Amino acid sequence: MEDSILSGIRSNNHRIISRVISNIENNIEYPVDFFTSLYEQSKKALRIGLTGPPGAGKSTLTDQLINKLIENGKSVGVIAVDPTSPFTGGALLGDRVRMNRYIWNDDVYIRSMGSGGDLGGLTRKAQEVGDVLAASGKDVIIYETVGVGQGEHDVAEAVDVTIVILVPESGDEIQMMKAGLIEIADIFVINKSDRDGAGRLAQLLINILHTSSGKTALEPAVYKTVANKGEGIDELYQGIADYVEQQKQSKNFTHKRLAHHRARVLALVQDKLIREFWTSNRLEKLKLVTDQLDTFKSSPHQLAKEFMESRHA
Ligand SMILES: Nc1nc2c(ncn2[C@@H]2O[C@H](COP(=O)(O)OP(=O)(O)OP(=O)(O)O)[C@@H](O)[C@H]2O)c(=O)[nH]1
Ligand SMILES: [Mg+2]
Repeated sequence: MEDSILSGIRSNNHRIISRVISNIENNIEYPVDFFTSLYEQSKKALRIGLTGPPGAGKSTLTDQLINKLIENGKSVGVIAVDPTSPFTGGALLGDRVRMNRYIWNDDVYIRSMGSGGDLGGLTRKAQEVGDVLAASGKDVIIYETVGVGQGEHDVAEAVDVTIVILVPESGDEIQMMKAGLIEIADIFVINKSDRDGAGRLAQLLINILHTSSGKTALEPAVYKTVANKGEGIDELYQGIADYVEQQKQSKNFTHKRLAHHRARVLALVQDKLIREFWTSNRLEKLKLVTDQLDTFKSSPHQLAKEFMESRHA
């Protein structure tokens, strides 16, 4: 690996960092040594996930958190992951202003990532982008994702703290349970608390969390914010710090990271095996098998079995 790239990352050269991130997005593979060299430093950053329905105020809230972090002398990398967008390599439309605001600030790096039509690799890529930003010395990495399906669960797999953002219109208990956001949240935020129903939703959430969490489990805290006016941000910021401290004390922090570590190894091995297995030769053979036969006669299971048995031939 070219030393100039590694030292560029380590010295927080945003131009080089941008280029590396583009390469990761575009499936240009870095050798194992590359990530290994960054590993020691990349472990040090705290990774936070912010997720919630479209328009809940995730970006506005992220912006407020960036301000608080800078105020407290911390640097931050933000990765806005939008699994629904095929767009990659720059800013999502609404986030452009926010990104430009920090363009001359070495302590803030903001980047948007879309799926590029390749959903499967998004988690790995988002994690690797996080590694690169962490290796550049960023103290905190924030992942912002739209909670519309699988994306937020994937991101929960990559972070130390998951913050779920709801709005007063987020609906009733059943809808929230269905949305699957309850299980992944370490902290809840009810944003747009300037609107009717915020208090009621907060109470409803607290009740659900109280009945659904075990006696020993820590019940996620619920914060109310008005992100566009900066209200409730101090409390949230302190709440995140308290949560992290508590997790570290109880060793849950390490346990969670270990589980994520294991999952990453598993995913990398699977990825590698699949890529190695499907050589152009085998792909060609598979095509022959399925083209030549009257494929509808044999079940897919039968064809797969024959293919596996003949693969060394
Ligand atoms: N009334 C009110 N409006 C807010 C609040 N927070 C954010 N907004 C507004 O809500 C709109 C959406 O905010 P964003 O921060 O872009 O929301 P988002 O969740 O990042 O949206 P996507 O990334 O598109 O899913 C913007 O017009 C914000 O100014 C709030 O607390 N109260
Ligand atoms: Mg946003």
